[in-house]
Amino acid sequence: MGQKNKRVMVIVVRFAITGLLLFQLNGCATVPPGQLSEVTRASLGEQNTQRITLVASNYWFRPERIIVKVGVPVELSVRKKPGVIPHTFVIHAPEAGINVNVALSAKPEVINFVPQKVGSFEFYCDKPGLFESHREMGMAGVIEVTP
Ligand SMILES: [Cu+2]
Repeated sequence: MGQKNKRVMVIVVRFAITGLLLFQLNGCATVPPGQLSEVTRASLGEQNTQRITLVASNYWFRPERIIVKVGVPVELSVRKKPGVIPHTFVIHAPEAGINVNVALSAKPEVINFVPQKVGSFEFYCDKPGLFESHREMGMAGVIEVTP
């Protein structure tokens, strides 16, 4: 192999490695369905209240996973980004003392409850959507109640 060809080969290999690295980085940035991207532990406010702020939009909730302590009051503030598509916030976990179903707007909705059972409980938007429900499109997350 001539000196010139060798140099070309080196450049090609470098490009390939860079491309591979970029691809892998992108792969990490994109969250496959069913995996949670953002986790937030509730912060303890005055009067021993666990405070959490959630934002919804088309078609996600941030954070997607919230961690709270069992038996400690939770104050959840949920709003949606401005837009015409309606969204809701639902947690149906009566076994844990959590039963929420609110329509969301740009003005934060404040939801209070005391989680009564350790476990993972899903929250989601219950709007049906055109082909898939909002829940299926990614408007779902988990509230994790820890001991
Ligand atoms: Cu929705």
